[in-house]
Amino acid sequence: MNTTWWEKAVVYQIYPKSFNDTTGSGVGDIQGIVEKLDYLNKLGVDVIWLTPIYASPQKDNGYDISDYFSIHPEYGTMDDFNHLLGEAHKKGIKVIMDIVVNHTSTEHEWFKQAASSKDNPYRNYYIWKDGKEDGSEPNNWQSKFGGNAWQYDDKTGQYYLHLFDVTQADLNWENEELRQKVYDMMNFWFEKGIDGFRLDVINLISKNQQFPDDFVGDGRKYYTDGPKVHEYIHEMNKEVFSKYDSLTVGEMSSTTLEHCIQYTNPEREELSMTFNFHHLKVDYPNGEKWALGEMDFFSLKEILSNWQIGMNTGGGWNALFWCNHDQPRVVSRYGNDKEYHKESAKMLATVIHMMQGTPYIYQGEEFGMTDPKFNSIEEYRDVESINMFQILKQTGKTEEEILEILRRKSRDNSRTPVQWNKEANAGFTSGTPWINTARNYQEINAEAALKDSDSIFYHYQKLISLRKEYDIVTNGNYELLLPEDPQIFAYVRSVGAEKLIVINNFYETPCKFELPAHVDVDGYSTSILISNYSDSKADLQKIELRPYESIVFHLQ
Ligand code: TEU
Repeated sequence: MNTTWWEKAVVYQIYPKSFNDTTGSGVGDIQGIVEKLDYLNKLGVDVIWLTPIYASPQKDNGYDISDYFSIHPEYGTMDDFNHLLGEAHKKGIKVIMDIVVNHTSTEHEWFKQAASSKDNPYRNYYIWKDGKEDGSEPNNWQSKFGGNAWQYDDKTGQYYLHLFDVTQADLNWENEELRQKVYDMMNFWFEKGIDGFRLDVINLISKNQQFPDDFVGDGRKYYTDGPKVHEYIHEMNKEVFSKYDSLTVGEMSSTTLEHCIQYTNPEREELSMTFNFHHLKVDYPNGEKWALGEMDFFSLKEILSNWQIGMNTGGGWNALFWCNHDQPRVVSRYGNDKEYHKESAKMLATVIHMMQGTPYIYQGEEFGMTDPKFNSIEEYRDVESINMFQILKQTGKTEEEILEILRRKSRDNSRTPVQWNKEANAGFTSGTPWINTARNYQEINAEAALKDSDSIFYHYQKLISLRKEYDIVTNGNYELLLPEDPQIFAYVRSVGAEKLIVINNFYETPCKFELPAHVDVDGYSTSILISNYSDSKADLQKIELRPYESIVFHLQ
């Protein structure tokens, strides 16, 4: 099989604001990343992805870019960035940047120009519309952060579209000049030597040009995987990505398997791989994020399996992940962050890392960071959480009910400072951190994990090295076993006469695993590649799985 480098790579996501502060400002910085490169090398990751570090008013922590060509001063300078790039490359670590081109900050020069008059040459870089006859918004599309997605501009008497915060104005991709400016900017970063991009909400860039009202939803069907999205991404590939040996990962909001096959099948020349979020909505009751519900385990298995099989047959490529800066911590969410912290964190890691695709680890996940369980609204920083607090209040919920929702759903759950050690502020800063540190940092931290040979950290390290050592992890076929089992997530990867059998108990209750009769294991020699209990038995026929037990068998 002809493997490209990123098919065997593991990516580590850094949220610089919360990673490591070297100046005492309370905000992480680029030099803080340089300091931790040896740590990342020890873990064994191949690539780091930095969430946006460009100049930004930080209304959405950098996803509101005001200048694509400069570094946000709190993080350092362009020299610091060049230094990081050089140091990372010296240590064999590639660097991918996060690029946001669905929208810019309203502080971006393009927007300032565009908003200055209706006939400004930059007007058409954004999406401006007249109100309806009664002066109300052009349509009823909703912002992802709550409220209507249009903002009225007094000066020019029109509305502009913002699918996210009111300070994040959507760019007009119909405009060829804008598209060319974006490609030039992307080439600038590649010429500096970066190794790829994570493309923020890239499947939202093409809007239905009729801008119709949506009488049954929030408008997303008129811009998600929109009419010209594949055309634009293909053009981007021709103008930019095809010139470099790059990793490009598209963040796809509410997408479909069919579209993701198209985005990533190499013949179409679009992207290397995509993130989708369906497996992270199985605890949304009736699809509602801001409500509490239990995880639907059958859906979880079905979704992950459909994407494994579908992307493989369609010639696409998956990005594999549980955590990022927008999601609660997986060990608190689908695992057990109390009695079975270690066991469940390791089990969850195994489930994803033995699948086909490119795994992503989000900072702190590798030693089991948990949700911080904040007690008051004052502890929250995220614009979405603060908006939702107000919106949920208007629905009549009590403050305590809303706080419980935020404790489980807020994006700030993953944005607390990385817990490096048990010193003040978890060793993240000598100043006051921009967001509170989770209170459990004295027990859960990187230093403690490095000292404990049985830690979650070393489990991740081993999973990463198994991907390098066993090609079957990259290219094996996938089959889900026991789809009806209410607590076991088991699957087989196979290639020729070699198999991996991956067995996971997703719950605290012990249970029995029985190998389905059709899985042929006669005449194979069986060994255990990795497990989360030190004394798992290599007998596939009869397994009593302990709480959250996870075992990977290798058969050849
Ligand atoms: O997120 C896009 C996105 O749709 C979500 O994951 C978002 O966090 C969710 O809808 C809110 O409920 C990306 C970035 O990852 C996120 O941090 C940015 O805020 C957003 O785009 C806008 O740039």
